[in-house]
Parts: sequence; structure tokens; C-alpha cells
Amino acid sequence: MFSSLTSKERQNVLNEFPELSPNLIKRYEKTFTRYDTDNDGYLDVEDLKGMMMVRGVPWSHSAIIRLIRDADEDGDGKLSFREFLITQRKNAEWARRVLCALPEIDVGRVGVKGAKKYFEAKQLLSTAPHIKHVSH
Ligand SMILES: [Ca+2]
Ligand SMILES: [Ca+2]
Repeated sequence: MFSSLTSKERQNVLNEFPELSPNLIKRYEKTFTRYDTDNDGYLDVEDLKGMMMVRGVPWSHSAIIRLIRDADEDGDGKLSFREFLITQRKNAEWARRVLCALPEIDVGRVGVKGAKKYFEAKQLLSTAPHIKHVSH
């Protein structure tokens, strides 16, 4: 089970992703492990689908396939922890959507403009995954 990285692996990750703090990497590790439902050390399509569901942003099958392909350096069709970090780097926007659930909004505090932004972001989330399903 992918419970944690060895210190060497962690060092490699730190070297490769200098923009990520050790704490952030730990958080990503937690997220990764949590959604690796079959504990094989990889996030595959089903794992990621589950992740999106939990996050309240269900993605279409093909959108998830594209997401994986985008970072799948060894081409095995699933994301290792390292490849998972690559998705975070490649698509900070995606990372924000997936790793940080949209906070509940307090219109009184952020004002109408902020609220509008928030709902636009939500709108984007609800429309983005509408890509045709591909059967596998
Ligand atoms: Ca898995
Ligand atoms: Ca891979």
C-alpha cells in the first residue's frame, strides 16, 4: 500500500518539484492515498472518478482519461504519485478545483462581485466535463 514515500522518494519529489513545500507534498500524499481505493499505489480512471464525485465535480470518463494521458509519462494509463504531482503542476486550476473544494460563500463578506465570480467558477465546473463519453 502506498501509505508513504520512502525518504529517498520524498527527496526525489522535493528535488523535482521545488515549488512544492514538504507539507504540501504530505497533503498531496494523503489525498493520493485516500482516493487510491484499491491501494495499488496508482490512481486509475475509477479512482479519479471517485475522487471527482467526492469533490462534487463529477467528470466524464473521457475527461478523466485526458487528464491521465496528460501526465502519464510511462503510459500505463494510471497516475503514480509523481505523475499525480505533474497534473498538479500542469494544471494548477484543476488542482484548485479538485484538491480544494470550493469554499462556501459568504456574500456579505465577499460582496456581490465576489459572489458572481464564485458562481461563474461553479458554472465552469458544471459545464467543463461535458465531453462525449468514450467507451472503453
Ligand atoms: Ca488505485
Ligand atoms: Ca503512469
